Amino acid sequence: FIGFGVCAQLSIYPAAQHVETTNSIASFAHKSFTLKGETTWIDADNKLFLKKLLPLKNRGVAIDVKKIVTGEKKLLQSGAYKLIVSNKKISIAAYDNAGFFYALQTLSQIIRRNNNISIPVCTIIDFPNVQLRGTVEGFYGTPWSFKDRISQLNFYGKIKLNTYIYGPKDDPYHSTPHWRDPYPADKARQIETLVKVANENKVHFVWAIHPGKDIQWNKADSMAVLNKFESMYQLGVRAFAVFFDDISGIGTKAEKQADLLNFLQENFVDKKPDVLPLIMCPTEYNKAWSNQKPGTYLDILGERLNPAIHIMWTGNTVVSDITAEGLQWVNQRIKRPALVWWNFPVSDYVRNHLLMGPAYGIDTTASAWMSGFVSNPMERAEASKVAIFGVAQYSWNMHDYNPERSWQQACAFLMPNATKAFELFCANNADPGKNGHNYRRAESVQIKPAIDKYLSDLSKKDYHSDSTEILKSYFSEISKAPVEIRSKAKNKALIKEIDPWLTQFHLLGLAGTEALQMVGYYGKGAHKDAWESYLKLEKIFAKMDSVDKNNNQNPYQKGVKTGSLILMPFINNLYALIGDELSGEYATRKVFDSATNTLLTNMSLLKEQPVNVEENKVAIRPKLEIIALQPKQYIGLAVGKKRAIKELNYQFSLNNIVGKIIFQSSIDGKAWDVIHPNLLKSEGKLFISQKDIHFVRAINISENIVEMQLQRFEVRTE
Ligand code: LOG
Repeated sequence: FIGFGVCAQLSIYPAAQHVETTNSIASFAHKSFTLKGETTWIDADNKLFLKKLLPLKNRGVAIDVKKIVTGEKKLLQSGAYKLIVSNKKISIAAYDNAGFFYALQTLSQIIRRNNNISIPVCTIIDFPNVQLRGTVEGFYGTPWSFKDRISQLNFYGKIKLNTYIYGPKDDPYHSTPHWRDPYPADKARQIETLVKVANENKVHFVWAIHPGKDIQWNKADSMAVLNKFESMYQLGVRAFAVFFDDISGIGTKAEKQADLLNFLQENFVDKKPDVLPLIMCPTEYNKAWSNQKPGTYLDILGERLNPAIHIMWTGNTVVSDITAEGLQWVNQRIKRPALVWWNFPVSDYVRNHLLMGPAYGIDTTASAWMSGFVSNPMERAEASKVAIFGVAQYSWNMHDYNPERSWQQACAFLMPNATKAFELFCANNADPGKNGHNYRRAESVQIKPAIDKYLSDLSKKDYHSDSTEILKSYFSEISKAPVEIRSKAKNKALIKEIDPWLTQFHLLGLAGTEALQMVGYYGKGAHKDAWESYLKLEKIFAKMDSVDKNNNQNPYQKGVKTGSLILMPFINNLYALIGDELSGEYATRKVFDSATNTLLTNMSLLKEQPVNVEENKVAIRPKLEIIALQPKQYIGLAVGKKRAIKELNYQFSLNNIVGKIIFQSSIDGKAWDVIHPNLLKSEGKLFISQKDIHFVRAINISENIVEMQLQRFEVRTE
């Protein structure tokens, strides 16, 4: 048994609030069990679940059932339960069927089956700290598959999550163009099944609509939303959300949004006996993007929106830590506790990375300030479970939450037969790399001190650091981990998702091993051997390059990065160092001038946006959300002196750029000339005939704010 939960020998996850155990185990040899007490309120799914756990007969060991109706306030909420196991009987009291289901989940985690059924004698009193707990499938990119979602819902039941908000940006029936239309029959049937599986797992299936890109604030469109909800209700959906994130234009008006939600409250929710409170995602969904002036957007929502409706919030920025102070700030504006939309482990802005590290940066004193906590995950559903496991622990039992411990438990839960190898993989696939949200994660934490020691020794020309052996064995473990994971994992869907990263991780292990070898040779004066290692290392790099070029070729952030925060830079560092040392003797190293290719902008929100550099191309990374250019604000690129710009390829999602945006080029970044496009369209290619152009930009020449999306801005160079 692996120690989960408050009481180590009881393996309860999420950790239960109160656990009392003795050393004795109730052994129910060859016995049957029978239901006693108030059982009429227990639903059919729960009865079935119980039958699967214990052999139920007309007589036998009593399972005494009760409904909690009075007593402590924390037990008078959905999900609360008491489970008492003695030598003579099992007692289960629960506030509702969700609570009863969680009691059974806990029971299933502590039952030991050998020849007979034995259960530790214990008293468990348990309840959640946050009422809505789960995920929001709210990312850009390929939506989860039907299978992915079924697997998620079953997982949520096991870890006591109760909320799944369906809102994938790239489902055309969730957003523009088809939010007004009912789902085609096959998709409708799938949603029906998902709702069923969600119900079985006591998960609220919340269906979200994203109408703001083209909504007209009139009766017809209010009815269009209502009718779409009605069609989803027919499929079994009993919880709804309206999202207004990442839009521009008239759709963003707070009054209109509030009026629509209030209309749905009165004409839909209030008319149905069984629909849960509405949820809305505002347009100003984080502090950095919100108008801070009193009386503006968030205050209008706070005043006008029916108090029964939840308002979502991502924190101080789009991708952000969650703090009690941050929530207090927004709560007093929206006049209710925010429902947290945590943008972790979502990777739609860093698609070449996996975010598999601990779920940290979430305040364990914040439970009073939120009505719910949902995580926006990665497009890779199975891989997201590492972080989601953490979110489940955090939102159920916040004070007990420990990110690292929870992460280890997640690795053990998801990869029971290759836990250590999987931990090693996750520990080194955690940081998203440089990104426009400026959001970073710790990576390679455990090995970092040994790396630092090695590099510090190396800087003193000590080529035989006493860290060498630790690092050698670490890289050797890395090279072996993927085989271990692939051969022992039961979850094949997970392996399929992370497969290219596993391949890359194996190569990283080989590269690290070779790099250390190379330094060792050099230190001994064996320059010829060091040079051979150097060439071998280059061959491994070439393989890694090919994995990078042949997998995950999405148009946003292509490729497969692993160990990118600590391990790859370390290996590159050794490679460069020995390359320089040996350059006179053997050959010269190629230098890539990536530092001279930079983003040009006077917009503070864009300053961190990375630039991708290839041999003949430099590009600003596309941005998913709407950006607002003030008059005279610009975005552009500067390339190094060794390159000259020959072509600019752009795509802004903006109806018409005439009178708003012009393009300019420059030799020195000081004097700018207008580039005349053939046609003024929101996307196109501009050829640059002038020589020695090292700078181009798009600038707002109007007197108004221009809202647009930066889908493409790249230059071809010579
Ligand atoms: C989107 C979301 C996306 C996330 C991370 C919200 C409320 N909306 O910037 O769909 O997955 O950020 O890229 C968002 O977070 N926009």
